[in-house]
Amino acid sequence: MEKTLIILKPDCMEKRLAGAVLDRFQKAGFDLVAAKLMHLKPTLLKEHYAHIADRPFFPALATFMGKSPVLVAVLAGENTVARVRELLGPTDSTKAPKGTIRGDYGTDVSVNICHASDSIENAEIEIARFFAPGEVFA
Ligand code: IDP
Ligand code: MG
Repeated sequence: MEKTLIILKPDCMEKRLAGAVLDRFQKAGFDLVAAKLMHLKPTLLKEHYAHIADRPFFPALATFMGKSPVLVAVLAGENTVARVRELLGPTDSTKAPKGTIRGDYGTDVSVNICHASDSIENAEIEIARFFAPGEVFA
């Protein structure tokens, strides 16, 4: 049983696509084992996006991610980290193939519907960042 962290970003929530995106993951066989709404604050965003915090686009990204509540969740299943990222498609929504979540619903390289952990190691770190052990039902 492998777990990953997803965040349904403000564009996903504002477009009322949370159900549609979760449906894709559930239809692909993943179990929803934790979920909550959070309004992400600058300190948490800087920690979560530490790998890109020095990039010129980071301030705009932090403003976007903090502008309205997001749905933070944990998915569990087989080969979850890699398969969830495949379902998402590449970062840039304009280059993501149709049939992927970002290709179907995303706007551009920044406003791209959903975050998902990029490795098993990072998934464990990210799940612990957003959830207490007792909040994850797997
Ligand atoms: P990922 O979400 O596909 O893993 P990362 O490189 O980890 O992509 O970047 C995290 C987030 O930062 C992206 O999902 C996107 O919202 C934003 N981002 C990444 N690269 C750019 C860029 O070149 N310009 C603007 N925003 C970007
Ligand atoms: Mg990433």
